Amino acid sequence: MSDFTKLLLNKTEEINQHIVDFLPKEESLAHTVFDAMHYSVAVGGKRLRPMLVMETYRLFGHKEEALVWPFAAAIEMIHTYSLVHDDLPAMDNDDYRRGNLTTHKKYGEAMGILTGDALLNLAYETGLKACVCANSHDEQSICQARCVEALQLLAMKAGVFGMVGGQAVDVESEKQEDCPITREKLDYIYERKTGALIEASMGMGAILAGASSKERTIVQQLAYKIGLAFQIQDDVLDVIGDEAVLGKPIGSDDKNGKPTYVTYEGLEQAKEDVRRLSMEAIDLLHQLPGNKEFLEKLICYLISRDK
Ligand code: GRG
Repeated sequence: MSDFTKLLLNKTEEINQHIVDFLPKEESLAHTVFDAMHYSVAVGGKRLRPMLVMETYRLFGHKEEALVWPFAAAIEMIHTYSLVHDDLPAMDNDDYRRGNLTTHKKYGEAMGILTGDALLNLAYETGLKACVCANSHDEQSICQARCVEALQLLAMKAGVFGMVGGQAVDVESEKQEDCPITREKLDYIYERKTGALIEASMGMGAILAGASSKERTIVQQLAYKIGLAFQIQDDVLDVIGDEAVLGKPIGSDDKNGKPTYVTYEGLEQAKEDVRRLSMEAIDLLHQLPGNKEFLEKLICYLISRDK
């Protein structure tokens, strides 16, 4: 195992611990939805988004990580809710996610919907608590302003101007068999459905670290490229991935007659574009301060990821 892989595993484990700490333990009558929330979050995942929150924050050299963890946990809760809802019968109707039964397959459809709703709300509850705690901090007003701004970005990128908007266009396009997704629409969907949460992750890290507006613009451009490369790689893996490694069936886009980046550009061009976008992201990363070694390796890992 390479040093990078060991570090990645350690960091993923650290993130897992923190996320679990923010999940409520409840033995009340509502215990099934609490169980389902734990199940949905605990069944694995690369934890890319919380990792991007933390690593972007760390770039700027700050040490007050206790302030940032709630936001790292919140973005994974939102990501998990989106997967739980995306797997529902009304959406993709998938039985397996990350190699395990999807939440609605294990707990029933109504509980699947409620689990997603609960995770989405808990994300904002978690972020808001951090904003309130920041009140008692020495530099309270600066700190609180950053927390509020980070939460605003999260809400915007997760909502109708971001992920939900992208998903809505995607769902609607699938139903219009006579009017397949155009390339322009595909870009719109990718920027929002996948890119928005990645931009929120890195953006929140930069905001909480007090990055300058010039640095934040670079972070935004860099996150945009990572988001696009990440989604194109997802399309590539849907063609050439290994089902056992991915933990879900491959070829689903083709089977559903759904055009993807690979449909428009072909497999080889898609792979090349993942590589080019990732290199451009690394160039932008080098315009930022701090130790960039881990983030650079993480971007390279994402190009060659097999799950
Ligand atoms: C239901 C509002 C709503 C939105 C759903 C996230 C999403 C939008 C749909 C899931 C399907 C999909 C292919 C989304 C694109 C983003 C993506 C590649 C998600 C998978 O993220 P990973 O690979 O998953 O980070 P893990 O399992 O590692 O957490």
